[in-house]
Amino acid sequence: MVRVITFGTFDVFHIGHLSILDRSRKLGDFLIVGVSTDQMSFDKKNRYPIYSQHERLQIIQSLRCVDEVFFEESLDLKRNYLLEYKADILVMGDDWAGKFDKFNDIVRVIYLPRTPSISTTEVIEKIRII
Ligand code: C2G
Repeated sequence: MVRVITFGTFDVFHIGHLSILDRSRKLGDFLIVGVSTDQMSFDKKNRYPIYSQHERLQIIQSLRCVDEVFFEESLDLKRNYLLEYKADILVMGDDWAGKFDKFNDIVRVIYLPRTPSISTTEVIEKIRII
C-alpha cells in the first residue's frame, strides 16, 4: 500500500486544487492531505484565508480522492508529518520545485505541474471586479 501525502491551504477551492489532489491519489493507494491552519497561512502570506481552516478541512475531507486529512501547523514540522503519517511519496505543485528535496532521504518527492491560469488570488480578483 503506497501512501501519498500532500499539503496546501486550498482556500476558495478551485479546479487546480482538485487536479493536484486527483493526480496525487493516482500515484498511490492512499492520499493524506495536510491543510494549512489559518495561523500558518497568515504567517506565510500576511493575510487570513477567505474560508476558515475548519471549512477548508471539511471540503478536502469530503473529496472522493482524499482518504485522510489533518491540520498542518508549520512548515518546520514537515519531516514530523511525513514520519507520523508514514508517507512513501510527498507531492507538491511545481511552484515548490526543489524546496522539499531534503526529504528525499525518507520519502520520494514529486513535483507535479500546476494547472495553468487559475489561482485563489485570480479568483478573488475576478470577484472584486464583478
Ligand atoms: N496548485 C496547482 N495549480 C494551481 C494552483 C495550485 O497545482 N493552479 C497546487 C499547488 O502547487 C499546491 C496545492 O495546489 O501543491 C495547494 O496550493 P495552495 O493552496 O496555494 O497551497 P500553498 O499555500 O502553497 O501551501 O506546506 C506547504 C503549504 O501548505 C502549501
